[in-house]
Amino acid sequence: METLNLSNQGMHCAGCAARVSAALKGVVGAKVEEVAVGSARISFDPQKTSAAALIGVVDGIGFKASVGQANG
Ligand SMILES: [Cu+2]
Repeated sequence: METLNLSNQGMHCAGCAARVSAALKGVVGAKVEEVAVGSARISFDPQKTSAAALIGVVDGIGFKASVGQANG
């Protein structure tokens, strides 16, 4: 498993975090470790999915994800 830290622009509240979490949980091979307002940490099996795919899922529900820590 690999770990991906995402910084997610456009998240403002727990409802946003819940939407991001739900979307990422739908990705085969991904395990959501933590979702907070503005960031997410996901473990994933690189045989089944990729960082680019996970970023695409977050972007697909209306946020803007990029690799890195929220405060980094
Ligand atoms: Cu919100």
